Amino acid sequence: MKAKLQFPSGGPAWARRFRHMVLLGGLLAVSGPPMAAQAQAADGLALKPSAGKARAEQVVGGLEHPWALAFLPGDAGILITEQPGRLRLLRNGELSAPLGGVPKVYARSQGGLLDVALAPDFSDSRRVYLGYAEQDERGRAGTAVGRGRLAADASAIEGFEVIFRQEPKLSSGAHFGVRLVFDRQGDLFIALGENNQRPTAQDLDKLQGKLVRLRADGSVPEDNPFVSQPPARPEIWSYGHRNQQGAALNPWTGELWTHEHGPRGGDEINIPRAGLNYGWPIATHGRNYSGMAIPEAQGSEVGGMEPPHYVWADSPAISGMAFYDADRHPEWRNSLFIGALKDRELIRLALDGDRIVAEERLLADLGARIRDVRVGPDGHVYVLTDAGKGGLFRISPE
Ligand SMILES: [Ca+2]
Repeated sequence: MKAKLQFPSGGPAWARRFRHMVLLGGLLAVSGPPMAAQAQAADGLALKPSAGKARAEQVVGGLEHPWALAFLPGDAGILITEQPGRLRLLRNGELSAPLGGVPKVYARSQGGLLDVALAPDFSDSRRVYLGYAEQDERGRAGTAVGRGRLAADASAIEGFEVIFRQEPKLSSGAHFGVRLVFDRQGDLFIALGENNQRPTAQDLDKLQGKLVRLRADGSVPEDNPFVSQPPARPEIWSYGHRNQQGAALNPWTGELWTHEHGPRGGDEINIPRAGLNYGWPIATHGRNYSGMAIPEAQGSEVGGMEPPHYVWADSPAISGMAFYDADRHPEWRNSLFIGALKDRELIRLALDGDRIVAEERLLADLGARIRDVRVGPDGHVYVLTDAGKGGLFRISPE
């Protein structure tokens, strides 16, 4: 416990954190001591990957840069976002026209319509959450999250309302994140990027480079770690993140896992805990794309900052994350799947508890940039390929 309580901002934070650890006591008792996640980090560099075999069947093609998908209950279909700003429903093999009621998005560069998630009570509320990039009147962009109800005939999102805006707006097109995940209490985690404004990831008065936790209606939970430390933003759960494009709830522990792009090298997986600093840009295993060191970087591990749970020295450019806990493919149980954009593969990490014990690379033959990966209610793994003519594929072991 001692190491977890080291905190750079000193005295008052200590007391707050301690109180928070006590509040989290129940959760920690269920998920094991917080040090467990750190154990691998000391030697957390990626394992030597092996090539695995998997088969990809196209479910649907003709999607323009699809970014995320969400399975509706029963046989109601699959919602799919397309980065230029369209939301479609795939049902009975047919792709719908773009749904109405979707917000206008900033669709340049890495922006656009990004993640989609269903409310935990979707069957009653029909609420759909969207994460996207939007632009202000000065021409700067940031991430926003909103929600609306899926119309009875599924042709539109009705009553869309924004529940979160990344402030201030600082992006000229890069690093919006974003992934949306509900935890078991029904709170919403929003995994963000730092808008390619490196130092902001350490600024607690800004929402760049943060993991945020909100109630489903967008209000701030009273037990968020910085609620009584203005000017720190009360929405913040953890900080020091670069560009998070993967997040999923671990089905065995109920904890949120996230991942983020490093610069050149240093893509990493984290298990972010309340109030902690995940290092960027002071602690990183990466370098600039030019090959030069990151100006703010003090090393790959820096005191008071959390080391990654798992880190790749060479960046696969990771996006999308799904734990596999289904019966359909027993050989894939206890796995974590992650898409790779640059490496054009599907990464399978074998888990023993929280520990990653093997890394396998799948779908090299498909040669596609993999933007999202999810496990369907049918126990199949599904991926979206990022391309002007991208598609949804169903993946099985060979
Ligand atoms: Ca980090």
